[in-house]
Amino acid sequence: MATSPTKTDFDAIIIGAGFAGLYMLHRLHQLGLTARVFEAGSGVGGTWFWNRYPGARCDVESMQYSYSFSDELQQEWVWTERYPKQAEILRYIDHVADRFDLRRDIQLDTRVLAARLDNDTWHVTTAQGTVTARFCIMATGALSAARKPDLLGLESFQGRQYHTGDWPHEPVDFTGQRVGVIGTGSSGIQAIPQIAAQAAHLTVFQRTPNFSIPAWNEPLPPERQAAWKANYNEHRARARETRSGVLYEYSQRSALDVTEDERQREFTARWARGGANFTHAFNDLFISKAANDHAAEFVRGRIRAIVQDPAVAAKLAPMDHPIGTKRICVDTDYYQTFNRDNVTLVDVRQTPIEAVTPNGIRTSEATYPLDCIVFATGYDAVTGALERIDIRGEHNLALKQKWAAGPLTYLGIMTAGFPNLFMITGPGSPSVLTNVIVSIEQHVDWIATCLAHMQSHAITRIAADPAAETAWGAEVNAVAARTLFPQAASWYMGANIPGKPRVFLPYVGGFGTYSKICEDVVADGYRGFRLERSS
Ligand code: NA7
Repeated sequence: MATSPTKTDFDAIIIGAGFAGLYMLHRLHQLGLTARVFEAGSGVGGTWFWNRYPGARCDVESMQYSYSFSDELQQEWVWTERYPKQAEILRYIDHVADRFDLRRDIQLDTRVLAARLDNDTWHVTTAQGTVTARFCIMATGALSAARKPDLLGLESFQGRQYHTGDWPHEPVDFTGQRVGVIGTGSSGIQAIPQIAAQAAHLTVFQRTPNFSIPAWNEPLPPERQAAWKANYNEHRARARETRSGVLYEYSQRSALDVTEDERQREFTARWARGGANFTHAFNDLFISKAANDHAAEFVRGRIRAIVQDPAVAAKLAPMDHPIGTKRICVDTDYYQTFNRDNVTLVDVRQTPIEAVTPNGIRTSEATYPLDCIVFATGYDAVTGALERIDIRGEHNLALKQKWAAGPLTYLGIMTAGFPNLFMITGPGSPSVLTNVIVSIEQHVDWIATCLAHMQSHAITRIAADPAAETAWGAEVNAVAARTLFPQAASWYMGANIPGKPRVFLPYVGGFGTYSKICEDVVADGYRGFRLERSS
């Protein structure tokens, strides 16, 4: 039995004012609940507030990477390009904050340090003090805890250092500079061509080559946008039934059931259309290594065709993981950039970085003099932002301690022992494998429905049942084991963080399947959750 609710400062505290936090706040307003959003940044936007590096752009197309909850909003907003760039997404989020009158409940420049459960009340602590709420909602993002590697001598470097995920607000001018970029994930692959065009010299330090598909970004013609808007809700509904929440062309054919000519035709056509749609060319690319090999070899062939120096092309061609098992990249002129005279590629697996010196980077083979270092080294993904806050549930149990061997959640929405604490796109949900706005809307709607149910039934406490959580964890692992994903040392597996447990973090069973499971749980009276009235 839950204890009697004591008076709290707010009904709910939301941590984070990105896409998730803003929509959650809007739903709480609709429910008539009081809320406060704490946001570490000096503006709203989350990841799109911080990621201002050159070339920063979403790899989901503009017409799909946006909220669907308001038809007026989706009809009135005008996107200018096939893929939205960071500044345009940030303008959109700022517009949403104003249009839905959200700013009055958002406290900026406020990093949450701790959240502690005491007597069925959440005590949330920031540098400015502690406030209380009945519910604590983590809208902290799956890719928000930026991470620099511990390189020997880093503090001695006398030039400028940047991280793509924490970029200065004022433009950075690389003209005349010798720049080093460490990291060739999505961020590095977007930034490298732009930096190369400006810098005197660019040295790219690559640990793992990635597969990248051309974006073929272009202006979005008004007539194409109008045609999409004419059927917007229908497009959204269809997207929600797919695996990734994106309307790709999902093939129903196996790559192994067609001739080599047919495979080449399909891959060539998809390469020409651009984007992550490529990885859906056949229906078994994520489950059959033999099928995947065909797609991977096609891309390696394109790399060899684009990159003039065969030795550089060989270094850029990924050999150690199936295509798509590390997040597929979408680029503009990435491979072409290595044909420039002012670009050098260093393979740090062959010649590891030994130290950062005051004037550059020393590998086992050479020293590279640098004026700036750009870290495109990614994030402590999915769990990092949650674990950086000292979250304590029942019996003072620390979330970080509970998750020491890997995160345990029920549906990625709650974790047992932490009642009334919700996660939006938490570990064990499809999150980073999807169009994250689709996943965010689904989680926020689920949480809002749950809170409304609690209100109308005088329920004051909801908690994940440990047995349901264990079963869900087993399901997340079992589904992942049926795919090729665990074959890559990816951030999906926690492999980019030394010492992080190697478990597959998101649910790979598909967004459509997952959202149906969440609906069924509700229809079954919140199966797997314990709901209690106060005593
Ligand atoms: P990613 O995808 O995690 O990429 C980080 C890159 O940095 C990747 O190539 C890493 O190599 C490399 N890295 C990390 N640590 C080191 C060290 N110590 N030495 C050399 N290289 C290193 O992050 P992004 O920001 O590019 O993208 C994150 C997501 O944001 C993206 O997938 C989209 O969803 C949006 P590794 O592969 O680990 O060997």
